Amino acid sequence: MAYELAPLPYDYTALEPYISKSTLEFHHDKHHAAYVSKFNDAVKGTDLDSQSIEAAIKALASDPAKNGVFNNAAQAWNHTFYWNSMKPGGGGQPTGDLAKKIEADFGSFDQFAEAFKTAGATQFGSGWAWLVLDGGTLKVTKTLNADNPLTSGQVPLLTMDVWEHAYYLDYQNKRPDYISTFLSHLVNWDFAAQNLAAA
Ligand code: MN3
Repeated sequence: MAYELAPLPYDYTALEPYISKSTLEFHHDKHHAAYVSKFNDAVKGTDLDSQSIEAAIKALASDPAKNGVFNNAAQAWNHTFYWNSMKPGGGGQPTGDLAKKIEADFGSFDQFAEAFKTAGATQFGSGWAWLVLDGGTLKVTKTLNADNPLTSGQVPLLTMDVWEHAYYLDYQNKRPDYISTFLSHLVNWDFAAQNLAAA
């Protein structure tokens, strides 16, 4: 049973002017679609074909010989999580339980934001910045290339893609500008709050 490429949860123009239609077309329809298609080709006819993609990611992570398949599986999952981590009219600060938990675990929202910006800006090369729940505590982490927190027992609440393809058409080399914009205008705190409530 092939893993399906989920459609974007909003229109291709919905994140403008912060992320362009062109970026979303390339990023979703070319990059994300290619990861999904390569993952499906690699697991077709194997035991992994009938498992959830989360189970496949965890199984593949422990087998160095399957690193190529892991990369495509994790990137297929990471991108769907990333699309949901943004929304039109997003940005600003969370409310409710998530806001209280951020204050308790980071000291303040600003300290969280600083940690998240630093994680994204200092991820050398390609990767991801995350807000995760780790043993009951919120943490900011960063991962290289396709790696994701599912393989270390953490619960992902939110992610930001910092591969160049995520921002280059709109921000060129200015990754810090993309990161600030993500927090000011794009981040979907409702999604993070749902993930926290379900954890
Ligand atoms: Mn990407």
